[in-house]
Amino acid sequence: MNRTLYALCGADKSRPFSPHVWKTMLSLAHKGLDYDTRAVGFTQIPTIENGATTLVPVLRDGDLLVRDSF
Ligand SMILES: N[C@@H](CCC(=O)N[C@@H](CS)C(=O)NCC(=O)O)C(=O)O
Repeated sequence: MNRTLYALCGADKSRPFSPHVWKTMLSLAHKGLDYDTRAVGFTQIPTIENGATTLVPVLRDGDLLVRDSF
């Protein structure tokens, strides 16, 4: 697996609650692309990928870092 999607979660790490992350999940499912989900809380977002973003979703796809759901 070389794709990692950072998804906003609360106490329950199995339930991402960001609609922007959902858009990315739906797009990946539509394309039939596998990925791992990495749950992050609000305060962890600035630490993702060495501070690459202040918002999620962020998708690490091999060497490529994709920000913004659109
Ligand atoms: N235009 C962005 C918006 C992303 C966005 O607003 N993400 C929110 C979660 S729904 C976020 O990361 N908020 C973090 C914060 O406000 O600290 C996209 O479509 O991906």
